[in-house]
Amino acid sequence: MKVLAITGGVGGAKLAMGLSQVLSPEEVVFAVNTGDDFEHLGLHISPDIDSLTYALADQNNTELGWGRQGETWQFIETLEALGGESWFRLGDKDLALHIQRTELLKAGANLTEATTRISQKLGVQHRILPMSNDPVRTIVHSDQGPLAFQHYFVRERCQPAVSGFEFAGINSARLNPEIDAWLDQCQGVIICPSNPYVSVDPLLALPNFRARLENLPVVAVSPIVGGLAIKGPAAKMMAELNIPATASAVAAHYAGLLSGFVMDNTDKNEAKQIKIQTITTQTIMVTLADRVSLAKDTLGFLQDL
Ligand code: FO1
Repeated sequence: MKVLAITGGVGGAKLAMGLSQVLSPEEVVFAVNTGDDFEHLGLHISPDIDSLTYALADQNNTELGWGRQGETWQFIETLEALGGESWFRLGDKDLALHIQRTELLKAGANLTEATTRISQKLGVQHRILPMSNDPVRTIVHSDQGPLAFQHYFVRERCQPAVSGFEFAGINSARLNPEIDAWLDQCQGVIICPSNPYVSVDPLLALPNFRARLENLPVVAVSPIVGGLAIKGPAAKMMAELNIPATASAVAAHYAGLLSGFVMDNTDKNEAKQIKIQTITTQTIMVTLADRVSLAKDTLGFLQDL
């Protein structure tokens, strides 16, 4: 079965990793949020592409949850000592990746080409496709005013209360033509357990993207388990937006788009509230076996729809 998997940061990358173990590069392609991207210290940083690249290369830093394995921090510590901007921790190895991406972009490559070049060098065979080659920047509206996403997420540690989101540049951004072409041949779509508001919505907001999904079965895996986000600020954001932090609210958020929904066994009692076909399984992924198992369950469900 040929599948498009939509993914954002760390949570989504775990299922993506599982999918990459059960589907070949001819069977699954990853469409990645770039709303988190920003220009920092003269470099183009693409955090969600980085998380997926490191996960598929088996190089992710499991202690931090982001960045590269076996990292050292001489660059950022030296920059800090010199009075430079150091709130966004760029590890020494990670820094090399951002420099290489920035150089490739400066030499005329688009973000897809730069991503492919770098991921292949790290031994990744699956295609990692940025949602668009055009810049889209998520702005978080908050009680501290509008904040660029990384300023909200890393610098302010998700503390400001959110009131809404804006995806600057979205109206003139074109869906990555390679994602568009893949949609012509794939048979289903999986929305990985990423934050619905800031990881998945930027893709869904791209002109024509939602319409392209209309004739395909789409399954989403809930990032909310037992009222908590497995990773990141999704549950906190929902509370601040006056939305119950529940798996069924996630299903409702994607209303009209989904053919099926996957949630954790913990949330079984919510199944009645969900109008579309739903399965419950273990969605918390600690080990590689957990990632593979959820990938298999989700694919089996998608195939049966
Ligand atoms: N997340 C942090 O919480 N602190 C950091 O200093 C940090 C640095 C960083 C550097 C490169 C990169 O690709 C990601 C980095 N992240 C960091 C993670 C990242 O910004 C977020 O996890 C995502 O944007 C949310 O999906």
